[in-house]
Amino acid sequence: MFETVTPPEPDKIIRLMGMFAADPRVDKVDLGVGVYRSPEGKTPVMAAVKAAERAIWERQESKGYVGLRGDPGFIEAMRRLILGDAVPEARVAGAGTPGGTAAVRQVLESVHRLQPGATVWISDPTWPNHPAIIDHLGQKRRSYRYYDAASGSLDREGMLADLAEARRGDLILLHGCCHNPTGVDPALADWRALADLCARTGAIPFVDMAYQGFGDGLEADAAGVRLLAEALPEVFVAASCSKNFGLYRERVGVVLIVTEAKAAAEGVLAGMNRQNFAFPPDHGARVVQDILSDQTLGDAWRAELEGMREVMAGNRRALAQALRGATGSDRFGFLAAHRGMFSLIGASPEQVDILREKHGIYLVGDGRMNVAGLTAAAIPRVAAALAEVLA
Ligand code: PLP
Ligand code: TYF
Repeated sequence: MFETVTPPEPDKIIRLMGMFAADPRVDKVDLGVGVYRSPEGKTPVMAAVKAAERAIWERQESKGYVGLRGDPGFIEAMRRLILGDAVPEARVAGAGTPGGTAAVRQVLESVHRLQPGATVWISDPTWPNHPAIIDHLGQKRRSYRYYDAASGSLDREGMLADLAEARRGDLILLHGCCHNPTGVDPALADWRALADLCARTGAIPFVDMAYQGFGDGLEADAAGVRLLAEALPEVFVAASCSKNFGLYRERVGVVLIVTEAKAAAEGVLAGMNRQNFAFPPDHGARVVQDILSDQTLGDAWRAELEGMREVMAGNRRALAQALRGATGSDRFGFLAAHRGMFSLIGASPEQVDILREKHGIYLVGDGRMNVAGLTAAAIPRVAAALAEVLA
């Protein structure tokens, strides 16, 4: 069956992981894949996660199936974490999924089945899996302007002008915070304008929340999605616990749908899970649920997450400052203004190749940098290389 098949293009971010692993240079710097790294360059298991896992190991007496939507306690904990008091529980349908990617997939596939004519609007640029999944499903998609490369900030007018063409029932895919790959988020006034636009056009927001807690803090990072949920009858959310709980390989995600038809929406989500993978993984979801429902574990998790956020913000400031010294200009000042793990550094694909081949500095081909991959030792070298190659 496979003799004549051309496999799909590999994911460029995953391919870069392989190239980095194969590079023998000891001073190589991984600023590619979106994984948090401590100042020591480690991606640790968070202390609250370890404690919750230990308790689960002691307590758990069965690995029997849970349910097609996973554990309702996990869904409720995630609803509170993301939506807070924005809407009552009776208006939020939910389902667990294997990671945030599957949450994105389940939302898109549900909408595709219910409204096959809907167009999905994605930011230019966005996470490559967004268009990949949309195309795989055979959905229509259009891009909206988002990033003003000249200023390193939001192209507010371009975004709203493009989205004004959205039709009733279209999905507008937004990053809840810490936009991947630009690091540029809408301000609260922009979220308000997006809510007004959705109310006017009948388009439905779909918020991909993969980095809550990595931007300005857990509550501040959820302000946009909460504003939409308060203002509109229907909002889709796909959330990931990969980054903020460090549970990457455990595959923990959730779909939340703000709707007046909770029972029907949950039926659709259960059916969608059944068709695609039946039961979502339980272990990581249980860890998250236990952390979020226990004061001591929750406090420890929030403190460690806050520390991770500060590391990334500190790396941004330190690199921006080192680049100020290396270039004698404020050309890279935007780095300190951006939020989360990523910024676009403004490098061409050829410059990305030079940074990798000559300097051992790994960025994604579009010039995306994961600032969490920086260390105190690497920052002067990265600044010097960027100043030289991007001169
Ligand atoms: N959405 C965005 C924008 C992401 O960057 C990611 C990656 O972390 C995800 C969703 C989902 O990741 P995962 O499937 O690992 O939870
Ligand atoms: O953008 C990133 O680096 C993360 C991790 O197919 C990731 O979101 C990368 C590629 C992929 C899934 C997750």
